[in-house]
Amino acid sequence: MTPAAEASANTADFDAIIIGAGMSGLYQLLRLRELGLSVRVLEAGTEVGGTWYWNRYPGARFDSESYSYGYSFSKELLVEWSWSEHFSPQPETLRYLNHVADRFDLRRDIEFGARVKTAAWDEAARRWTVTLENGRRLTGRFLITAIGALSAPTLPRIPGRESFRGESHHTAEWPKEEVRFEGKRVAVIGTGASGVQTIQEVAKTAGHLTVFQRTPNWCAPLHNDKIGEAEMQAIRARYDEIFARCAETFACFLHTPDPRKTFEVSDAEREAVFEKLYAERGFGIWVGNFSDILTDKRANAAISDFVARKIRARVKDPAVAEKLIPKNHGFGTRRVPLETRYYEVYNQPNVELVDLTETPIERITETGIRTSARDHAFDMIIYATGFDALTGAFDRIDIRGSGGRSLKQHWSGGAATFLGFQSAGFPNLLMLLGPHTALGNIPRSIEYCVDWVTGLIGFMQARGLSRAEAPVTSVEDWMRTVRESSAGLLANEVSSWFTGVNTNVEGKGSRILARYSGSAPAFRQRADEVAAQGYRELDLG
Ligand code: NA7
Repeated sequence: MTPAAEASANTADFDAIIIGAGMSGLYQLLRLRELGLSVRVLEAGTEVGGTWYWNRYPGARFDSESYSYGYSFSKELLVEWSWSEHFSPQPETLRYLNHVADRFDLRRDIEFGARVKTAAWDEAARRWTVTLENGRRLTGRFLITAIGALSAPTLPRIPGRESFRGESHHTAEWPKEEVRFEGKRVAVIGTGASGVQTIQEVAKTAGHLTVFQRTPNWCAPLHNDKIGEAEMQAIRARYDEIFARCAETFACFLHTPDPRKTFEVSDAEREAVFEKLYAERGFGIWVGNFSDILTDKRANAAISDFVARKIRARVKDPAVAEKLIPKNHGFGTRRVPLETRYYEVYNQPNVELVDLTETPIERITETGIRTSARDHAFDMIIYATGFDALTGAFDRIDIRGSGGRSLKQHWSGGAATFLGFQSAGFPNLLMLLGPHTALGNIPRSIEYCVDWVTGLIGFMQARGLSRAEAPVTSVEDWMRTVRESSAGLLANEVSSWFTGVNTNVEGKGSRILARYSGSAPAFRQRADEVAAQGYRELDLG
């Protein structure tokens, strides 16, 4: 056979190729099957689960209430599944997603260990050609990315990292085999949501734990608890109400802002509201607080001062407490890690906090970490150093649209999308949780986005259309909305993945308009309008 004939004989063809078998990919597969499409899901891991497959670090769990996080599309699934905790631990969530895959017989269309290397649009054939790392090729009319918004882990750019001779793990690439900490000298670098969950768990058994903190975050109590069978029955009976509430709140959480402003109430009342929120489960203190805490500096200072007082009360050594209190950003302007006795960890004799603003890391050595002050010896280094968020997973695939245009290059100054679903110049590339989609309580957004994409494909199928592309004008229009909806947010003035900053990635050192920060209901209203008007803001052909 000629090389070309051989390539085509080895190429499997589908109506749709989905990249990723996490929460988005699984549900998208199910919905496209309902349309009668031939679908292949390509999954880099060896199991379903996505985020919950990769992030198996100790202490990993939801920060959204379990019963607001699961899929809502199937009454039967809701009836048969029991959550054992208000905030499900990772092993249970992974079991849940495996259960979903089995229950809906999804595995037969999923190829595991299939990491996508390239994807190229062929205008003449109106198809995407996808190449896997193992060299196999597949083609599909539609290419649907279900690759997650926080799925490209990044390691710190610290000299000598490769030279360390002990164990080292990134939280998002945690081994499947059990990792034990007893008697070990363990380092954790990073104090974001993953770092906080890891630290509070590792501190329980490690011989000695050293936390390397560059920027402290404002953390608030999770207040997790077990769910008994009777309570689960009561939750089941309320599912309609729970999902209806998620559908109307700003970010699809069960919590919604107090309509009052911080200084509309007396000092005593304000303190009482803060106390109540601090004592309640979940993200209420962040997204269910007074309506102006994320936009008004004085209001933000009030809640920041309240949480700072809590930290001082919980950490015995006043010098350590001060190090744990953020000084360069206010409460809620970065993702608030939810914690369980996190601050008390620093009262333990086996735990030490190293403030990298005072003594920066100079290098990683064969035996540990060298700061400007001294050498620390370790058996294990845990990198809780986060992700190349929002666009990183896209950048790691060589995606080429019309005329060979590279998506990575196209987005090099910041991504530009139409509702997060499409980017101009990339026909039939449909993104689930693409940049500038509403995120929030992510599964709620996933279900909406999958249904929207399914609606578009169904619409095209019914009319014999085979090509969809967002024109530049539609992208510009949506980006204007994204810009307007982010105006006035204090978070804009702070570096974090919210503003597209990751100092470990070349070219991602400065703040950009990285995400849509308007409300989820407004996002859905806009996307529903597009569908109701026959997708005329897309070029269909
Ligand atoms: P985050 O929130 O991005 O946190 C990463 C942490 O790692 C953060 O504390 C960083 O400090 C720290 N970091 C990163 N690079 C370095 C270097 N080079 N040196 C020292 N410290 C470093 O990631 P997570 O995984 O915790 O959470 C991501 C999201 O996943 C979370 O918001 C949830 O939605 C789920 P920095 O703050 O940059 O100074």
